[in-house]
Amino acid sequence: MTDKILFEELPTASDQLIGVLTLNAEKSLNSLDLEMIDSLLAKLTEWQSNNCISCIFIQGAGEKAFCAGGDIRTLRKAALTADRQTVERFFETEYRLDHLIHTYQKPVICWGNGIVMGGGLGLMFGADFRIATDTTMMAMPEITIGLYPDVGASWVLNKMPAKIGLFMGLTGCRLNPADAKYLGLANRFIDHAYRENVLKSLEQADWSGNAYQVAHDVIQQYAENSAGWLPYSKIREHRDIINQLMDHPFLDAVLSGLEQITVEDEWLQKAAATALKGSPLSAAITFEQLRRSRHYSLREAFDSELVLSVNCTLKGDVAEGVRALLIDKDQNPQWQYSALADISTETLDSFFVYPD
Ligand code: QUE
Repeated sequence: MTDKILFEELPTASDQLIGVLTLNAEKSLNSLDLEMIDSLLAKLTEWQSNNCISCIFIQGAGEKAFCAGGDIRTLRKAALTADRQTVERFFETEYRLDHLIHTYQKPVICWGNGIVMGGGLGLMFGADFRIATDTTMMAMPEITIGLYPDVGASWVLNKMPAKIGLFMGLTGCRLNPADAKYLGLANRFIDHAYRENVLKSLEQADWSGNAYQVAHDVIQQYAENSAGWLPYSKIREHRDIINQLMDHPFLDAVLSGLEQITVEDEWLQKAAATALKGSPLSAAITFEQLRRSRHYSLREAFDSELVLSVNCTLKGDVAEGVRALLIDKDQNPQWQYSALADISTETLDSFFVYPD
């Protein structure tokens, strides 16, 4: 166990307990390393079979982020030393944790305050109560680091209407709380200032009845008090354009469309620029994975992502993407393939097969 994850068992008025998990690595925006993932998985497994625990509450320390993603610095080091075991262990355990949250037998509340990206969304996707706050900023920005939307995104993004999931994956676009609610990534909006009161109300509740009903009633009360303030959803505003841009059988046409955007909207232009600056290999993998996984079960989605993520890290663009973004910060990645046309079908297909 590590103090990068804080565990609390809050006593309730009805002698049941609330299990509180706090990601406690504020300096790295609570991004998840293997040690943190291991201890989250162990605690959630223990709490699932502990009859005293009636509800789980997951949050991030500090005001800035719930969780900015995975420990990509360590993944880069593992890639540079061809340390396959570390790479496999990281993704295997992370996806097992995400899957456990999806299938958890008790209500899970996820407090998605501030930055919620990549692996942070992976924790949130499966929670029953996915709270967006006034500072929530969600994104799947993996294309920037040579990865692709993983952590169950193959399953989640494919369920979005109008190919918005593909747009999210290719552009890493930033979602505000209204976008998050519009897309169902969040299902409640609560002002962050209410966080402590929500926890207090959970402690004071009577948990002798149905736990989902009790959690629902507490959350609902704060959601109603917060309902007054929500920004405009950029996704909703641009839904038709997004659909037009994404609705092509080949990725080339999608990217050409993004190159030619004439709409004068900063958000849309930034999204397009991110897609065009991102790894072409990641774009190709994102497009192909969303096509292949369209009818996958949640289990199949995670299994296929494990293959892809290990390959992207060991032989894809991850090491270079992380270098350019977080290590040298030159924002000038030299991708293995500078254009889609340079990626053969054989090369792309090889990323979907487990390495020998
Ligand atoms: C894509 C990602 C991540 C990212 C940026 C991307 C990611 C991640 C971080 C991150 C940010 C700040 C930190 C840190 C990590 O950024 O997964 O340690 O201090 O963890 O474009 O997938």
